[in-house]
Amino acid sequence: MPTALITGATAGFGAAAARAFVSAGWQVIGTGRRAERLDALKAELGDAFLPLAFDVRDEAARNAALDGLPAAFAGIDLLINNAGLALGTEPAQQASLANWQTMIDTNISALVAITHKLLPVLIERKGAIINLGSIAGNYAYPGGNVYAASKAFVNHLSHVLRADLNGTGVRVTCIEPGMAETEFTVVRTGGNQQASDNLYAGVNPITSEDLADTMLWIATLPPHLNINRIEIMPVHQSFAGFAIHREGQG
Ligand code: NDP
Ligand code: 8X3
Repeated sequence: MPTALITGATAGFGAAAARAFVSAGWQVIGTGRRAERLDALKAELGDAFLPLAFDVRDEAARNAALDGLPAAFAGIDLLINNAGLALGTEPAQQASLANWQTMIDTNISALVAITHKLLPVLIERKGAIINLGSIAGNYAYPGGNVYAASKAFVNHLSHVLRADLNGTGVRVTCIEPGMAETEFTVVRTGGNQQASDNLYAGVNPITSEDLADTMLWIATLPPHLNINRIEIMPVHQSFAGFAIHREGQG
């Protein structure tokens, strides 16, 4: 039975992916800080699901959890680097440095550390990595600042990993979604459910299940195929132009 480790399985894409992969016959190790949510998934999914509660930014907890995997789950075939967050929508000049640091620590440093730790087993098993980048890493928008830059890092890390892993059989994909209704905007706005509801109203956004289906499709392609990157948006989300500031007009 193939085994996937999914970071951030307590909500959104990660929780949906845990359900989709277990339904498809995989074993899943699901991580996140909210242990009670992982326990609920365990109750729902049974022995095929291993809950592993830790903060991805906590080096000691992270290493203890990953070093202590039971033998039945230690042969990881797929790493889904999904845990991540945005904090704030303010312009850079008004943003909180602490928020920036949290996003860098979570979206970049922790992802890099987990990837580095699991590369040996992924190479041994000719496995795969799916990273959650974002359209925010490809297109600039006001208020994106460090969140968007952290996702640009993830998008490009995926390609340079491909370059280094060529010949190992390890596949690497970056999924770069647009607007998806999860807990993402509630977290980004400091717990403002109304702001989240307003953002997605009438948009028919991507769902967590849409993303989970995409992950499963990528993971189950024939082993000679690699999806390098896939950018997915709701039909109702598209592009605007460049903003232009004219001198003398405020
Ligand atoms: P959610 O907020 O619904 O889920 C985020 C997950 O990340 C949770 O399981 C959360 O677990 C986990 N997480 C966050 N911080 C930590 C931490 N310090 N330690 C451990 N786990 C952590 O968001 P999404 O499902 O939408 O987001 C998943 C990924 O997709 C993110 O990387 C996000 O940037 C990306 N993405 C999202 C888009 C969207 O519009 N929703 C679009 C493009 C990309 P817990 O809080 O329990 O620790
Ligand atoms: C999340 C997508 O457009 O809200 O990564 O930044 S967006």
